Amino acid sequence: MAVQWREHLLQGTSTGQDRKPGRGRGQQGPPMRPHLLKAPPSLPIPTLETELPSRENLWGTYTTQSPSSRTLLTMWEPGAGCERREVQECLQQFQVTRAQLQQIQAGLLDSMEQALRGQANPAPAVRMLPTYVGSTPHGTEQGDFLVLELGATGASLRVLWVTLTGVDGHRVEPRSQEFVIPQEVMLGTGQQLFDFAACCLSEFLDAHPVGNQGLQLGFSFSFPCHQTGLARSTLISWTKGFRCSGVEGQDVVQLLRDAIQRRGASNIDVIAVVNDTVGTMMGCEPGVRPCEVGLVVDTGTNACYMEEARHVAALDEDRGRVCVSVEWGSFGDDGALGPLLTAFDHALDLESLNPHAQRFEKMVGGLYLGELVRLVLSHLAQRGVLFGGSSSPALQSQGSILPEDVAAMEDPSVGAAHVLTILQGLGLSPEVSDVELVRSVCAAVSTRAARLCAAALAAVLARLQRSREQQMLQVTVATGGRVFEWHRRFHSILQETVALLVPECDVSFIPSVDGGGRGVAVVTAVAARLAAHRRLLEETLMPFRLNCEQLAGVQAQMREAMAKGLRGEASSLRMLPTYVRATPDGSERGDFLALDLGGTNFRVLLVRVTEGGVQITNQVYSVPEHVAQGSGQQLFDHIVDCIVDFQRAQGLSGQSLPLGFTFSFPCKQLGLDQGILLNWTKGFNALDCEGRDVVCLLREAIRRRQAVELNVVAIVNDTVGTMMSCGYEDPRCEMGLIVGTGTNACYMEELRNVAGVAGDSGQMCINMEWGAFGDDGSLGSLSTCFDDSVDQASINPGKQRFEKMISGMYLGEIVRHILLHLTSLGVLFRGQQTQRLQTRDIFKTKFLSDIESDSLALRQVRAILEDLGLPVTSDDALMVLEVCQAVSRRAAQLCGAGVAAVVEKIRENRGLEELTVSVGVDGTLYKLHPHFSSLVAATVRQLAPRCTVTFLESEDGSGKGAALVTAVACRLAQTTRV
Ligand code: 0WK
Ligand code: BGC
Ligand code: BGC
Repeated sequence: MAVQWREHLLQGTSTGQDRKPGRGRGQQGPPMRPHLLKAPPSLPIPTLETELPSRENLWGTYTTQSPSSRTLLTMWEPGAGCERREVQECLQQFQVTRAQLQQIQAGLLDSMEQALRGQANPAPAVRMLPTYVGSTPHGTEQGDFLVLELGATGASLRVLWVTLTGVDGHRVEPRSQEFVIPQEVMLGTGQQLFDFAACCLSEFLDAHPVGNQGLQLGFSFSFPCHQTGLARSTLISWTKGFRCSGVEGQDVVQLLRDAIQRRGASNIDVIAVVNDTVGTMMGCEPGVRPCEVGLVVDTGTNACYMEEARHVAALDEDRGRVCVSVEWGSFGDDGALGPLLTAFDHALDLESLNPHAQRFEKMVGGLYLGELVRLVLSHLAQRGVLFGGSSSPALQSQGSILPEDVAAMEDPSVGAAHVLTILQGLGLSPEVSDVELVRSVCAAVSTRAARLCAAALAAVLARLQRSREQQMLQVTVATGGRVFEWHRRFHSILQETVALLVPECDVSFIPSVDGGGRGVAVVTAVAARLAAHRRLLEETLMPFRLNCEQLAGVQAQMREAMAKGLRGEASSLRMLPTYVRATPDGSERGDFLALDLGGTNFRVLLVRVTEGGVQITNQVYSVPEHVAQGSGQQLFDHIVDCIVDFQRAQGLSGQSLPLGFTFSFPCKQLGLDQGILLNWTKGFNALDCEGRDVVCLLREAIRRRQAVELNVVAIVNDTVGTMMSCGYEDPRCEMGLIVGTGTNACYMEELRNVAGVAGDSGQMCINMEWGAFGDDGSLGSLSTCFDDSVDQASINPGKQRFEKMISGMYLGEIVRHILLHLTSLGVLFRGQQTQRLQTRDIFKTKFLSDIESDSLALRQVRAILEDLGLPVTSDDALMVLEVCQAVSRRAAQLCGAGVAAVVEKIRENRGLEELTVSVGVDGTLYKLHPHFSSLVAATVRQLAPRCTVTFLESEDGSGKGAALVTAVACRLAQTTRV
């Protein structure tokens, strides 16, 4: 196989320096031979009555006859006058009236908008395919890029080496080489085609050594494709004479990568796939007005334009623009072009490789123009109107008249000479009179093509007017394709007709300089930049992606630390006895006051425990930072102030109700109502409290506030309060978990395992204070530089390392540090560091929950970031979303590893094969984050498969739990007193 291609390759022509400026591809490259058409059946001549619509001829084209001359046809007798009329009648079929052009414009606009809205039934005639190109070129793109063009110019493939300087107006002429694609490859298997392409690439690189460094390739693939990314594109259907098997429905980038792999050219990386219209549009020098429309008329035809992203239903975007490939070639496949189609169009379609498809393309695309002319000439020859009724095998054979022949024969100055050359080349001996008639046929076919193309372009411009809500639209259209190069009249007719159909649009046309090769390189440069950004993002987030082994490692380390802590040995887990020996049994009764300090809010609660259940009245109070970080006296006086305010509000003044104090900080409890604060956490840092019994501190404050009677019965940690609160409903609840401002857990441990507490039977609730897990450095391997930055910036550096990787007080900060890092790498926000992003705590953990919520479209993500004064693109928003997901996922997994360690401990404590247990949970992060709880549960299932764990979200918080602990203490005190 390879050898055979080599011959073809030798046929390939390297065109680089010899290209004439501004003329895109120049005259070289393979002829646009439609030799891929099937053998023709005999050409049916339509009956005028049925086929030809009535037309008012406003264009004054090739006939001076009024339309009414049609009826004369039936009476036609052989002779010159009649022949001319027969020709005119025949050509009249190619005339398209203004009204018809406006109908096409309106019909196409409708189809475009149906497709944009995502209408499925009936399926719109055009596809409107988003291309993932979100902006026109900035002119800053730079680098060297390999470009492979397949499909834009029919039976040829082109390889280019494009250098983008990134300097406005400074252009380096691309080096390129064209290769003729053998017919058997265009109709062969997909593997053959892509191997041929890979072969051409190596051939080009052999001929144009560009060094062995990693080569970034942009793939211009000019066929209808569903793109799901800049480098992922699935072929919908072949057009233009291609019909390789095993490609439709496949990702063509992967097919090319596989072929390059098979060829062993591992240094070529396919970065982007681009439709030729997009390459044409993006190849425009960013001038005064950016090119926002790309129009190609080569073997096929199509256009793309920059649509408002919010109008593209397929995209979940509301801001910015996206380039949409219209794929207007298929317009009319639903019959909308019926009245315009001549018998010649039907004949051409039936003998094409894709009958009934691409009907619009078959009236406009270069692959078909020559064939249409041939069919008309062969018809008129058969009718004895041309060439004296004689024909020739060449005239009867498909593809014998090339589109460039049509353009040549039409050429105002040398056209007649071309007609003679070309017809003689077809074995005909034309009369002088035939020459003019043949030129009229060419003009009729190409004029119709140009006008139809104009009507389609007018539809795109009308869509832009609507999309931009601008009546007076100023727009630049980049044009590409050899029909434009060869057929100057095509261009002028197009311009005239557009001006007539959308007079309010100020349209300027810019011919693409090199057939879009540069544009493909620009898109590839953008894709390369995004790919590089993605790699940097992955590298940055990789340490946050914990695998099962690492999580099992955390679980094992936690088990070890638990065992040491319980034995009273040095451990980052203090495993503090809480003197809570049982969960409630439902017999508790009475009114209790409860305080809940340490979470987002400080609450004072009245808890009434009756036969019928528990009623809670509570009041939320704030603890200002200056109080939380002031003196201990200030803090506890503030607490008593709130209690007094609550009592007054609840009419409890002067009553001395038993009080349970949820104090969510590490305390060494010496009894139920004695808790020595070991150290503050979570942003609290009141002086003269650490090492003191906080119940005493509270009682002193009560004493300082005369006339207040309070009976502090119990001090509990919020984890304990939460476990008790949920345990009241579900007796299997033997663990308490908090994931809020801070994080921690407690559970019912066998007393025999608790050193320092008398007794071997029964259980006691242990407050693990797992927030400090890893403070001995045991989490070093998991800690990232961002964790270290957050820790260093905290008021308790080196402390609560586990908490600082999990809880709400820190996740936002971790994300902010990562965003700062990615901005400094230029990956985010175009590298612009903003003051706001450098502000501590400006990125709230709540933003993670908002940004990750499934219902929040990317647009809302952008809104959150813009509120932070960040210049956000949709790529930025996507990357910020990924950062949030990575940080919260790690937090949930680490938390899950901790829970798995505890429930496995309980199971082993009881020597059980299987354990069923419930965990009472509270905390804003756990409750509000859209995925946190499910990720915790999934991690527990993975690491503790022999435990069936139910997570019970506490409704009333730990205040109720504190009251229940107090109630139990009061009940026990009562029974001991009697
Ligand atoms: C509500 C509990 C309270 C606990 C808090 C933790 O009643 O004891 O401290 O949850 O969640 P955070 O408010 O810190 O998110
Ligand atoms: C394809 C388009 C392409 C156009 C011009 C059509 O046949 O479907 O994707 O842009 O030809 O090459
Ligand atoms: C404290 C714990 C508390 C947890 C949840 C941590 O900072 O040390 O005592 O349970 O936060 O509020």
